[in-house]
Amino acid sequence: MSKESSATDLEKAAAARRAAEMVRDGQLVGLGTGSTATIAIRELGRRVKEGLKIEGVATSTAIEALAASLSIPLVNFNEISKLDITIDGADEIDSKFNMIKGGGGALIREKLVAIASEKEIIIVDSSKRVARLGDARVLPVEVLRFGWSLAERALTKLGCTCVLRRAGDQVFLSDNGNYILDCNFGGIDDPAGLEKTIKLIPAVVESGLFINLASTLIVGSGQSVQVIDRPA
Ligand code: A5P
Repeated sequence: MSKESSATDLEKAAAARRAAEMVRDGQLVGLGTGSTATIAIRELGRRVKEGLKIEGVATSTAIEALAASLSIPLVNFNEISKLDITIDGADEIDSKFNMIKGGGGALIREKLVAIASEKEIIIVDSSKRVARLGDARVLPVEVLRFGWSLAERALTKLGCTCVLRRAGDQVFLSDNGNYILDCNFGGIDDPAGLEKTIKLIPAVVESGLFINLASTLIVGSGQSVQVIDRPA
């Protein structure tokens, strides 16, 4: 492991552990997807073995399997109306707590769980905090297989270049059986406006722009961890 990647991993782990400490007995917990959320979920699994009583809602089939392996009881999202707390990662987060998510392909379930959560805790390493979304990373947009090229043309007209996500020599399929277009906007000045515009494109199922959904950001920063509430 390089020095740089181990520093990032330490930041992720520190943020993830701090978030897992915030979970209390009796809570219904949204379980995010990605490498940072996985650390938090493993920590929750450890606490469950020590007696913590929680139930979880998984945001992907991979996390469903992980939670089951850790004996974290899971409930069906359609059988609940709200969650107490969700712990999830992000690809980018700006100073207003707007985010890009979906690098791991789980954006739809992550967004639905975030919308239903009273508290959405976002855990990141320091590289994920950005001045402007989209400068350094692509925006994932989940699209129907039948109409993906129609969506691609409409997205391109908005000023981005799109790449159909692949997994090896196959087109990547989301847990929902859809394709993902990774859209390079080269900087997004109006994330809320862009989210609305993208959602009106036929064949788009969901965009990876998460607006007004994060309540608390926990960021690993060098040797320390910062816990920051969403600015009013
Ligand atoms: C999953 O679809 C994503 O939204 C992840 O939450 C995001 O990509 C962060 O993942 P890492 O914690 O692996 O960076």
